[in-house]
Amino acid sequence: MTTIEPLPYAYNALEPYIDAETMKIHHDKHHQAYFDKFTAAIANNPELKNKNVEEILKNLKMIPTEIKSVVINNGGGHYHHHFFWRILKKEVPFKGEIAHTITQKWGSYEKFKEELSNLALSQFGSGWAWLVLNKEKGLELLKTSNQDSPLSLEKIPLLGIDVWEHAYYLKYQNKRADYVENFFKVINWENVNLFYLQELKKRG
Ligand code: MN3
Repeated sequence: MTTIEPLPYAYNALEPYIDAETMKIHHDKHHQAYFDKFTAAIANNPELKNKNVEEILKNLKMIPTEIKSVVINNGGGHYHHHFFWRILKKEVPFKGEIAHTITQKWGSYEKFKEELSNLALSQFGSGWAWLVLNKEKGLELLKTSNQDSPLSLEKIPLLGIDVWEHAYYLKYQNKRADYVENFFKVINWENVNLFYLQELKKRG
């Protein structure tokens, strides 16, 4: 079976904030498993096989009922992790158009960080906290359960904090707050800014 793209950096690139062992298991086992199950679920459906995962998550109506939940969970898991690896990099300064817009909307980086952290900490069980671009080209924060995707709510992810225990438990155990605090030290603001500008450009 096909394999997922390798991590775009070394497993230990985010140390000490996210440890190499967690990255290796998270990418090689968890992400790979989402991809394998997603691929298997759509294998006998020519219509879905010809779409990319983003198109499918943006239009859940196209998924037949009998494979709907497996495609949402594993297609979401695949798409979110492919995205997640690209928004991580150690100690990138908060700058660019995205920083400007965030500061305008939330008043300060600290206030933005506080609100996004609160969403990540208040997600009951597995899920994600997101910064997204909405239909009106505005920024907003939201959380989703499991691998439910902002794409299915007509929102484009720009930044996401994975708060599944597999993302932090080896190093942080039950201390989700410490993981979330350190997550802010590994946000690749260059790529978040790039994704923001690309999406704005796409919409003209
Ligand atoms: Mn994960």
